[in-house]
Amino acid sequence: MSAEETRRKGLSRRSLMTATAGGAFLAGSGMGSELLKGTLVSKAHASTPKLNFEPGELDPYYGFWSSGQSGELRILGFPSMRELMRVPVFNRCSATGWGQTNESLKILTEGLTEETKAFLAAKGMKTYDNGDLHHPHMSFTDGTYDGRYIFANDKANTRVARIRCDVMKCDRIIEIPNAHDIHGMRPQKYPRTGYVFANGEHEAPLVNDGKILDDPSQYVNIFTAIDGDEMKVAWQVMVSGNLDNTDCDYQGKYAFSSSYNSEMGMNLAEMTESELDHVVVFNLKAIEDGVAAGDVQMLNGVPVIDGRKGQNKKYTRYIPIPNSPHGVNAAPDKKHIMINGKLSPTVSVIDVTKLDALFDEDADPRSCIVAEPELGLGPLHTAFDGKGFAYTTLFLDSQIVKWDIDKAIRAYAGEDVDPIVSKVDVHYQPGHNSTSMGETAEADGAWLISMNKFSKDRFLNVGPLKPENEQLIDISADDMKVVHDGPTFAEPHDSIIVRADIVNPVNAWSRDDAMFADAVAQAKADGVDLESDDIVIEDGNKVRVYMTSVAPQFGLEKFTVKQGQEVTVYVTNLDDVDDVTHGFCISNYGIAMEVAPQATASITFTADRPGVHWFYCQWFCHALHMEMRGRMFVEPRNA
Ligand code: CUK
Ligand code: CUA
Repeated sequence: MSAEETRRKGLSRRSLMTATAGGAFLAGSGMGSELLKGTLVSKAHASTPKLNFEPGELDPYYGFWSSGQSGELRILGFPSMRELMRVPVFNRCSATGWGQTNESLKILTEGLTEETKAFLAAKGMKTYDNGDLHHPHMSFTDGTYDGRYIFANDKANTRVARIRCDVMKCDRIIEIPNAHDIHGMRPQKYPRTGYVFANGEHEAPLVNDGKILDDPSQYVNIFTAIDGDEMKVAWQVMVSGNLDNTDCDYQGKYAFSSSYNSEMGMNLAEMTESELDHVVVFNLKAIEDGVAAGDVQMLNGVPVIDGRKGQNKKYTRYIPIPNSPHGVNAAPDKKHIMINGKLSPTVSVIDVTKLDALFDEDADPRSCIVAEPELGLGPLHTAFDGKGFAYTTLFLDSQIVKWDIDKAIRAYAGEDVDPIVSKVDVHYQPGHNSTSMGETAEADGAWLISMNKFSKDRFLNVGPLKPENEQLIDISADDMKVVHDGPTFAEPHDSIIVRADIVNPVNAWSRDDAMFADAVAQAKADGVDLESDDIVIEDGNKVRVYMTSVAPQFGLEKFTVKQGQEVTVYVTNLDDVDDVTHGFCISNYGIAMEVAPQATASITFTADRPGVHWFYCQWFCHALHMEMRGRMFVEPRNA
């Protein structure tokens, strides 16, 4: 059965339920129906939607999960919540050698600014060891996921990364100059990605060289548009207030960033002082025209537009929003943008069709707000089902609230209707939530995941540091039902749930992949055929060791180098059978890497420890995997 068929089957089972047992409890309301719910809800949810997967049965969705301060991207089968893979991005990885191999070091270093490279070099480092990955989002074409890339931010060290969905490896990381601490990040939805929008969260002097220190009046924040194809900064906008989360419309005209610190405060009391903060609306066409016309200052090679309050209103407008807004979420109706109030119990709903008037006619900025329902305490993020309902996390109430967008708009216009449909308790303190395909025009309303910051007593106690708790919620009926708890390690913030038919990874690398193009070029220069030669080339103080691997053997059973030489080992995995990955580990040398089918991987080190050193395959590949090993002889310098 294809993923698409599995999904359809799940949906049709659900409609069957609604027509029978579900219908009865949907009709009921108030205290009298509580008893009825107790019996009928459990019966209904026993059959829908499909949650139990037989061994070997595939999930209908991929989940792409952030990992916060762990710095990696995680891939889950969804809704079974089976963790499938961890993709190292900003972190180091002992299994794959990410951060050690020449291929990964190139990606981790080439996008850093010269100033950062010098700063790290002084500490003996090539790149940062840590990262804080909050927001993974897939590239779009025409308002829905296109399966090309996942983009992700690094709040810790001001970077944006791109992960290729064909091989599920990070292929580019860039540091964003002029900005500080990239937080909110979203790809353009229409016509395609296109731009990746990235918010600098923390205020600093625009030229941050130490000449200005404790003078916040001279601090700014920077909004960045990255060209997602080239992974280069296209332009930046200087704004007033800080920038938190961001999203963009389905017309390709506007992007939106929330600001919890419009006060430009430097401590908690100052940051939360005013009752109203704002969302900044960026007029993409006007900014592009301004950049083309040269209405910019060039800073670190990037054109920067002045979009601060009181400057030229054609680039940005500031919409007042009650208190310290956080999440920004575009609804799949292609018309509404939700700004989540955080300290305000409200979500402010922007109608994007009213934005032209803000820029063309200088209309009242609040005239684009068409609803502001009061939902509960601590609204942080909103997800959608594509059926006119929104689902907002209430951090302080530890609940998800389901509400009717149309009713919220009518209530704001004065009609006596209650937009709240239902609430469900989650455990505990939810941040983001995500629905299946929910941030695209193809939101399908099957599932919601609530990403809760605290698990407290929900799992066996593992000491003072507890896992987070992610709860799977069936949203196929008006009443939401928590059907699964899933503990996670530090600390996924956000996730996306993507229909499986959209994602099509390969099983083996292509021999002409750009990932190891440098190794191919070096082999060519050395007259070596990577796919057949096992050879050691000495080049002054440098040694290049080329070897193939076919389970369960390396092409070389031994090689000799001199103490102090700079050694590069290139391993080419000639196996092209599914899942026959080899590894290359030199014991007591701190060297390890993954070599997947048909890949070449390389690693460079100084042979400063004399003696016999075994190298072995550290990826279980064969009945004789233990025997897949060889010796590196390091001749002592004085011998
Ligand atoms: S933020 Cu973490 S809960 Cu970084 Cu998307 Cu709202
Ligand atoms: Cu090759 Cu284990």
